[in-house]
Amino acid sequence: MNLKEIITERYEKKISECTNEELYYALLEMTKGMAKKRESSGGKRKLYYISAEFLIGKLLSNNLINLGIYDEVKELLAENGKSLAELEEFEPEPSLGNGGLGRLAACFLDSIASLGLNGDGVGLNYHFGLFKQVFENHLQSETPNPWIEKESWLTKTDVSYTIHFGGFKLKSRLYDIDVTGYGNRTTKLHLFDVESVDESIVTDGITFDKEDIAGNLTLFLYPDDSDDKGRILRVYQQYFMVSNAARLILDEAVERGSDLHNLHEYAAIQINDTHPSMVIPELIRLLMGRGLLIDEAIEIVSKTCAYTNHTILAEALEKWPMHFLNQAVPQLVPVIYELNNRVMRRYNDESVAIIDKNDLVHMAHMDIHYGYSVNGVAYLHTEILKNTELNNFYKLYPEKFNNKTNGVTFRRWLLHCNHELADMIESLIGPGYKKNADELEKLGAFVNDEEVLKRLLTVKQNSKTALKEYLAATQGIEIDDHSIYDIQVKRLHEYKRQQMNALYVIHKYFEIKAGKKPSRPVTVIFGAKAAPAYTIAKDIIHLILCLEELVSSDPEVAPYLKVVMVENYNVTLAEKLIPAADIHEQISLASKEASGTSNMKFMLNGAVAIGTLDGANVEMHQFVGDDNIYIFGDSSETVIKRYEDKSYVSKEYYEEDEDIKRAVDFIVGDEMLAIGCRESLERLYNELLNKDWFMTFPDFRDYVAAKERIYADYEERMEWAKKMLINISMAGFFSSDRTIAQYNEEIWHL
Ligand code: 26V
Repeated sequence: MNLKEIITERYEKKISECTNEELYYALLEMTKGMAKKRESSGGKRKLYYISAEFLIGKLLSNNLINLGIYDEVKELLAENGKSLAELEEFEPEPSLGNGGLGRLAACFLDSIASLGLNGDGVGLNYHFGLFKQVFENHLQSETPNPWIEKESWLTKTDVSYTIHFGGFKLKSRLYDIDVTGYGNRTTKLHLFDVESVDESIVTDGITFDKEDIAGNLTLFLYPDDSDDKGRILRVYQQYFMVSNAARLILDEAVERGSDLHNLHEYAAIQINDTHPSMVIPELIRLLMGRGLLIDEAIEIVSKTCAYTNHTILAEALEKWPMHFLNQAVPQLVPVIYELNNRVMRRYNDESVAIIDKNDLVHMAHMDIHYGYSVNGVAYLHTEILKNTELNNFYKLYPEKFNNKTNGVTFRRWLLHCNHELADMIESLIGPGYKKNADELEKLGAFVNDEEVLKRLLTVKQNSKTALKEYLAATQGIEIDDHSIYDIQVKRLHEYKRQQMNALYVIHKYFEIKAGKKPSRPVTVIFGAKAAPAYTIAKDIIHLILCLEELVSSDPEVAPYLKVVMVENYNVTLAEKLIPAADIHEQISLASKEASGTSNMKFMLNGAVAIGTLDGANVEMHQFVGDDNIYIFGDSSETVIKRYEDKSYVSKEYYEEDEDIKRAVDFIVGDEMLAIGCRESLERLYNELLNKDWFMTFPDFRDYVAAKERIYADYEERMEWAKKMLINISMAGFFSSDRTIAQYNEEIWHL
């Protein structure tokens, strides 16, 4: 049915008489119907991308674009006095991910469908996505973030399994979301839910009864894991996800003709970080249940599973106490012991054991021994895995290690979020770049075309004005759209060093007070959620929110500098912020950011990076050259060495550098204490002074110098526009279509 027919049937009205909400639901129905009609791709071997997170974001516009009817629908609505943008406001965002890892999985689904590959995503149907962030008294608090309404993108299926845990069992139910590819086929995101889930057990904020597994299993994305009850719930969630996935995979393989002795010819499983790692012992167990002997079951599973590592931070590498597994999933324990025994018999090396001396189960170790591929997510990250973090494994299995530099889908991160720029690009080089991102390089022909450069500046200015209006309307934030927008948006983590950006703001505040006024005002924009139990991360948010107030109420400084922290940074806000950025901050401590993906989105939208040689920044730098990215700071080698020889003492930098001392002392100075909370500010001050684990001080001088350079260069408007154009023209490599094509050619072989 077309939109008019649906609306007549649902509401017995004309389009012009409907409310925006009614129109949203009608479009939802129409889009779901159209997606269903497009056949899924076939083929013998099928990919299952298992992930605890799929940060898909709102789907309406994206689906309309991928189905090729965006302009048509927009016009039809406009003819009837309606705005597509306004009715999109009714769509709740499914925030089913924490950050980069989950958003990457969503981009990958888009590319899998767009390339017409035979592959689905498998995950969990969390009823509440990542918490909603609320600021009160300059502090973050968290509230639940529901997204499932009476009508949603979910379609209930007949698929259901009984999943056994230690002492009880639960019935699952599969819900599907259609994933539309750009001008191509549809694939599916399979989200498993438990029928007994009970939303009423949520009490204060995001608190709930952590022991009521039947009621809470799929209630929240990654519940707080600061205590053992939260941590064991994560094990229940993970097992529920992979046991369902494994059953689905076996059923589908059999249906397509597999006798299970050849499962690997019918299925490829990508394990997205270690959250789905239990799929390995679970599949072995299920295959044995269907008559295979253990040797063969292990061999087949090892030819089916591949593992992606997304971080080198030790605290983020999952190690489950054996007693958790004994309690939650006792049936897996003998399999894991057997897998470990085989490893120990073969290598007799404690450092590569699956079960360590303390009875901790190292999930990544299991993946590496019993998977056929191990990949990092950017060149530098993979090199660090091979040479440092996973070196003992690399020596055992050099052939398993490979790199797949991340990418992002250009449909969402350009066509959808920045129509004006997409149209401008199309008018210059034609529409081919939408399917073949490398064609963006053709823009290189225009670097000296003054008219094109001016147009590019106008497009950017329009996005900046749009952001100004959006923030005023939705968050009551006033910004000057003729200031430089300098944006850092990502999860709050010390290694990403939002605190260094904040120290720069303090530095600039002093400079302005001392009469060194910038030639153009600067708006420093932050967006970040901190994990609810991550105290220092919350202290950093507190610092930034206090600075926001302090700077804006100082008449000497306010005309030149503004600090903004947007509330509840999510995919929807990213889609407004990224097109509007002049400068983006990619300032993690070198070696710590596996890849980063916002860097790619900003680049594609013509923003210029200030960054360290970390993650995918390294490759971006190679593509655009020294003139078009502002690199600063110590190299990953220096950083890794400094950790190894434990030579870093933050206090020495503090005492030797007047500017660092002045900025750090300011955190606990009278002005700040008059606004903020003493305990929080003092904790952060002490952390920096006595520890500074992520080494902000050694990079600070260089960072300040790079900031001054980038702000000065911004004034050369035509030269700046060239930098913008070169960044866009070189962004093609960072399309997730390229990444997925490589996964397929080198790992999946679909
Ligand atoms: C998780 C945790 C949880 C415990 C506390 C510390 C901590 C630190 C980091 C993480 C990250 C988990 C995995 C993750 O999200 N990695 C991100 O994956 C992106 C996609 O590959 C990549 O672009 C980011 O650089 C990487 O941080």
